[in-house]
Amino acid sequence: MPKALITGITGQDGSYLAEFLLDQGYEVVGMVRRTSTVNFDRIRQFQDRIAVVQGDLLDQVSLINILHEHRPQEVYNLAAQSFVPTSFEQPVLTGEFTALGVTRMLDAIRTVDRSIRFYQASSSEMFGKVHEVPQRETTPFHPRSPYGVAKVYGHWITINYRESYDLFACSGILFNHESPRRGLEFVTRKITHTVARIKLGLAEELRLGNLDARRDWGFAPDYVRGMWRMLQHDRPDDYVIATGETHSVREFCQEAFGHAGLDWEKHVVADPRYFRPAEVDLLVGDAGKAARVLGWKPAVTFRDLVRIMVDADLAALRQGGDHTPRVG
Ligand code: NAP
Ligand code: F7E
Repeated sequence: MPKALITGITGQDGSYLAEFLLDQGYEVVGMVRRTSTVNFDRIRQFQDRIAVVQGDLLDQVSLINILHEHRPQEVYNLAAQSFVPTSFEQPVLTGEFTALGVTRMLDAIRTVDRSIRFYQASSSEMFGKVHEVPQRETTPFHPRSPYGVAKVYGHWITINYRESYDLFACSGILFNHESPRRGLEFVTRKITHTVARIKLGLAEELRLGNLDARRDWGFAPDYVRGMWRMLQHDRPDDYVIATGETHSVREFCQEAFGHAGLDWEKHVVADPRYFRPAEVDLLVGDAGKAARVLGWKPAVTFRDLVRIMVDADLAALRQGGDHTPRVG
């Protein structure tokens, strides 16, 4: 039975990747950081089928100990401070987690077992103020946030350890991917969750920032398949994973409100609080290399993604009531 370690297993991607690997017959070890209240909402349904271990990307000793004790063949490094606005407020901490955390894990691998295959969760935010459209593996980086800058570091240190120590280390440059498990502060989930609340009479308005920002939005379960495929290939490399389609925040609103039978213009309010010090205006990826080399293709369209998310939020609110913490 192959064994994989996932950092960030309590996050959106970590939870889907764990389910995917369990289905493939893997033994899954999930690294979680110590918190005063347990936050296993996304992994509860399969928690008894995995090993949960405590560790932190800020603490290299914990990473070395986990690798020694559990001896995984694959490590998926998904843990990060992943919210762009927070990276402007906490730029140093974001660098510690999202940039230096990658070096800590790579060096733990170099120390304990160089045969481990490593996946780094890189991001389209590295392209930032884009130099070409669509963006591919060879497009120069121009990050526009401390988060994007930290991810550029993570990307290059992954390549550096591959070239210096011959590690099987891959960097997946993933464009935005969403799901009903997306954090409530990210724009897609903020929209679909508020649409559901408005539909059920629990809210009246949705306050948003830049409606003209465009993103290439895919479905998270499609994207975790791409991560796995990178580590099954016969040589390590870097790949863009994207749908190749771009839509604005405004279009996302139209689709989500429309699906619930609502008129978005009656509810959406522009709020300068949600504008960013520097914006990424047009992200759209070319995943041609992943299609050719890995045989990867997304299955869920933009329209279906919005519908899946709105329907899931409506169902959850109808079933469990509204216990939503107010965020973002
Ligand atoms: P997410 O939902 O924000 O999850 C982040 C995970 O990292 C959580 O499990 C979090 O644990 C953990 N974490 C944070 N700091 C940590 C630390 N110091 N030590 C250990 N664990 C820590 O993110 P996601 O959307 O699943 O994204 C997964 C990865 O892909 C991230 O690296 C993100 O930057 C990257 N990425 C995401 C996208 C996207 O569109 N989703 C696109 C490109 C790249 P807690 O539960 O304790 O907070
Ligand atoms: O913003 C605009 C905002 O926060 C998308 C992370 O997973 O994907 C994610 O980063 C766009 C931006 O995601 C609101 O200005 C308008 O242009 O959903 P987001 P993100 O910043 O693209 C990348 C690939 C990652 O790697 C990250 O980890 O939507 N926008 N109004 C808003 N955004 C938010 N959050 N809230 C608003 O009210």
